[in-house]
Amino acid sequence: MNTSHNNLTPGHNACAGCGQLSAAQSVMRALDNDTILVSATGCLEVTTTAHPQSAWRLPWMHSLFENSAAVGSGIKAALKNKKKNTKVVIQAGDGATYDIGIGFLSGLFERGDDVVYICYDTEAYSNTGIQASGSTPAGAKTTTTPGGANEIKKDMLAIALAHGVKYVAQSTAAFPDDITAKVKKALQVEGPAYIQILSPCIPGWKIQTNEAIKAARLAVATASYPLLEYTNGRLNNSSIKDSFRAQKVEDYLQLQGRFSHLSRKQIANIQSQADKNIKIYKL
Ligand SMILES: Cc1ncc(C[n+]2csc(CCOP(=O)(O)OP(=O)(O)O)c2C)c(N)n1
Repeated sequence: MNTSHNNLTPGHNACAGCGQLSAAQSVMRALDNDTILVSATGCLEVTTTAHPQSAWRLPWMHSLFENSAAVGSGIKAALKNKKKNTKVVIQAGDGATYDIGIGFLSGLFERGDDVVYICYDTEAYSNTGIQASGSTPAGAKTTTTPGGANEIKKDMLAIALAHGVKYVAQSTAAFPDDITAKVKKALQVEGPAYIQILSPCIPGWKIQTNEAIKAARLAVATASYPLLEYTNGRLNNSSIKDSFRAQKVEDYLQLQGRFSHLSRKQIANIQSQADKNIKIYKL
């Protein structure tokens, strides 16, 4: 199988420095050409498929915003019927995953369909102008939370694990090899696998075009968004080990304009959430 070429070519029109496109390149490096991709509506789809051009070198199907999981399941069922082992990889943003497509995703998990589901987590509905999603972290300014979001970020990993999904993982755009390795493992699993990747959004996070990777690295260094891997329901890989010394969360928040309004008390609350992460995800 040919994995040497670039399955997502540079000819797309995402923002310069987009974290999601960089993460998607790392996902693509794990795939050979016996793969069908399904993309929900969102930035990845819009920026890579402006008619009559396409940046994809693999068969690629656009679903509705909400039903990428059902479309992926349908393709897999048809392939099974034809006795083909072609892999199906679904890609969707956090709005499509955490909110609008969550019912379809739950159905996919429940049926145990053999597909890999990737959520590119920009922590907002980026494509339509940065509205808050179920993934937006507390305190973050979006166009629908101009004073900062109140809610706690929904725990999608726990939701996937509660469905008995055998491979559940988390990464960030700053760790390309980690992403590629996780996608390869997910493809080995029989049944559904869920991977979410923190993908800094230049306009949404109000960062400079050269800061997406820095932000995604700080997310891990501050224990805000650790690298995690659960196999058969057990945490078997984590960036939080005995030797881990967390950087203070303020370093991560300060970089991003979406957090520029926070008070000392709010920063302390966000720090305590990161401290909790260190306890929960320590291996
Ligand atoms: C049912 C439905 N509701 C709303 C929209 C409008 N819409 C298109 S893309 C988008 C935002 C996508 O956000 P997300 O899934 O987080 O992906 P991102 O753009 O952040 O990568 C929205 C709201 C739509 N196409 N269909």
